[in-house]
This record gives sequence, structure tokens and C-alpha cells, in this order.
Amino acid sequence: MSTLRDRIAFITGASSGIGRECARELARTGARLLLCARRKDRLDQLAQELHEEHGTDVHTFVLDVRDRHAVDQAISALPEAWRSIEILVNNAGLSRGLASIPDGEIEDWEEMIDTNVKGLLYVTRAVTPGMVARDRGHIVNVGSIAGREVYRGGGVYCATKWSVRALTQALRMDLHGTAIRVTTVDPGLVETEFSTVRFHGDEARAAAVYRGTRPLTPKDVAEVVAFCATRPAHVTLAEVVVLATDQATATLVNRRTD
Ligand code: NDP
Ligand code: 8X3
Repeated sequence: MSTLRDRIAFITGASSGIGRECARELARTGARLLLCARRKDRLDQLAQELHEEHGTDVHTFVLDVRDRHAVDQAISALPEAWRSIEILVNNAGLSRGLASIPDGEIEDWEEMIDTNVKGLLYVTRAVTPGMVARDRGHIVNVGSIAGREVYRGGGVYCATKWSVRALTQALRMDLHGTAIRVTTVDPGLVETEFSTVRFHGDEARAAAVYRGTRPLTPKDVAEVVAFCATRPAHVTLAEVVVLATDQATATLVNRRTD
């Protein structure tokens, strides 16, 4: 295992779920953490927790990854001590709705595409030139099994995650010949705020997604992200699919009735 002590890891969408647990796991490796999301109060609480538990040096900032000027501004305005980003975890993302394409809400589509595809690209565009200049770095994209399959009502969300997988492969080709690594970690069902967000705050509908089954926890996924980031420099874990044992495909989920 290579150590991340004092390396800078930048996690987007660190205020909840997988991103928050990635912060906790990477803090254990000794990394310094740059954390962004729209909910700054949560980021600051997390920063305090990580500082108290691990002595982690954390810098938080508000960022809506859909706003490309804000992304450029936030990255270019980083204090000198935070500029040499070594690990970028492109995690910020969401789904909205489960409508068919004929019935789809166009605002929902735009929010998913703007966040999951364009936001990931804006952040990657802002961060990778520094990695190229230093000839070191690792980009870990949080994709999904929705980037490998399609399910009814998931058309646009799946399309965004297929895009993430395409962009991951493309970036690995674009960076070929450098020391920079590119990984996609593609989870199945993980119990986070994801379904509450998908169903616009309908907690009962969100809870039903996980009823009777044992989904992944955000920590399960974050441990994999940290594992990928701590391989020796000559090793790239290119694609990792992480499933709950209760899940075989996006739609084949074992549910117990009791
Ligand atoms: P959560 O809803 O718990 O977390 C999503 C995170 O993304 C939050 O921190 C949120 O922060 C941030 N975010 C959303 N939109 C934006 C934005 N415009 N700008 C900045 N940050 C944003 O869900 P998960 O942890 O489950 O989701 C994390 C990633 O994992 C997503 O890319 C998702 O697609 C993927 N994924 C999730 C799976 C699951 O079953 N849960 C399975 C496979 C992949 P804030 O609202 O404060 O901005
Ligand atoms: C989240 C997993 O199957 O709900 O990316 O789309 S799924």
C-alpha cells in the first residue's frame, strides 16, 4: 500500500453519503482533504470531526459543480498550500425521478446531465492541467452499475452514468504516457440520501428501495475508493464494480419478507 500522508485529495459532494465516507476513509490514510458541496454547514461539521479524530487538515468550500464559472473560480482561487491536488474523487451526482422518457420532466433530465456529466467535466477540466504539469495524480470517478445497464424509468440517469464511463475511458487515453491514473468505481445499491433526492424528498418511497434487502453502505464504497487510491504508483485499478451480495443486476435484488 502506498501512503497518502500529506497528499491532497479533493472530493466533490462530500456533504453526504459516499463522498462523506470517502473523506473519512481518506482521512485515515493521512491525506489532506479539500471538500466541496452546496451544504457548507455539513462540510464544516465533517471537517471538525476529521480534525478531532485524525488531526486531518481540511479545507472546505461551497461549490455547485453545475456552475462552470464557479468551478474555475474555486479551483483557481485555492490557497497556495492547497493547489497541488493529487487525488480527485468526482463523486457529486444525483438522480431525479423514475419517469419514462415520454413522461419525463425535462428539469429533472437537465439537473442530472448538468451535475453528473457537465459538472464532472468542469471539475476535471479545472483540476487535471495541474496534474499533467506535475506528472502525478489520480482521478477516481464514482460511476454506477447504471453506467453498465439500463432499467425502466432510469433512462436519463443511466445515460449520465454511461457517459461517466465513456469519459473515464477517454480520460485514461488522453493521459496515456503520463503518470496519472484514472479509475471508475461503479457501485450498485448504496443506502444514502440518493433515493430521497431521486424522489424529491418522498422518504416513504425512498425507504421502499432498500426494504427487505441489505444494500451497500457508503463506507463499503469508500473503502474501495481508498483501496484504489493507495495502490503503488504503477498499478491502476481501471474499473471496479461493487455490488451488495443481495444484488445481481440493477433490477434483480433479493428481498426478504418477514
Ligand atoms: P447523496 O445524495 O447521499 O450524496 C450526493 C452528494 O452529491 C451530496 O454531497 C451532494 O451535496 C452532492 N451534490 C449533488 N449535486 C451537487 C452539485 N450540483 N454540486 C455539488 N455537489 C453536489 O448520494 P450518494 O452518496 O449515493 O451519491 C454519490 C454518488 O454516487 C453519485 O454520483 C451517485 O450517482 C453515485 N452512486 C450512488 C449509488 C447509490 O445507490 N446511492 C449507486 C451508484 C452510484 P449537496 O447537496 O450538499 O450539494
Ligand atoms: C445508483 C444505482 O441502480 O439505483 O447509481 O441506479 S441505481
